[in-house]
Amino acid sequence: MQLFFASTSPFARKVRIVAHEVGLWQRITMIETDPWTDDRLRAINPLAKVPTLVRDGGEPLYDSGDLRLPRRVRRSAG
Ligand SMILES: N[C@@H](CCC(=O)N[C@@H](CS)C(=O)NCC(=O)O)C(=O)O
Repeated sequence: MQLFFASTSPFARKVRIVAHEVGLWQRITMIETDPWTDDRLRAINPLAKVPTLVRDGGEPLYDSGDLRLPRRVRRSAG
């Protein structure tokens, strides 16, 4: 999995903490980005916001307030 994040984003920070707490930190490739200029991010998330998680199958997940995120992330990790 890949997590597009910005170090200044509190939303991305929250998700990074969750990833650490649920033991997925090592399985996620962290990609630091500028959401206002990164065309790769815009291609996978039309809102072009961080955090954006790309699951191993390629499905993007975004919106840190999605309460299903920890469960969905764990499921995608198998
Ligand atoms: N509701 C979103 C908000 C995410 C958000 O606003 N992220 C900001 C950085 S803190 C961003 O990516 N801004 C870029 C933009 O608005 O184009 C969440 O909880 O993930």
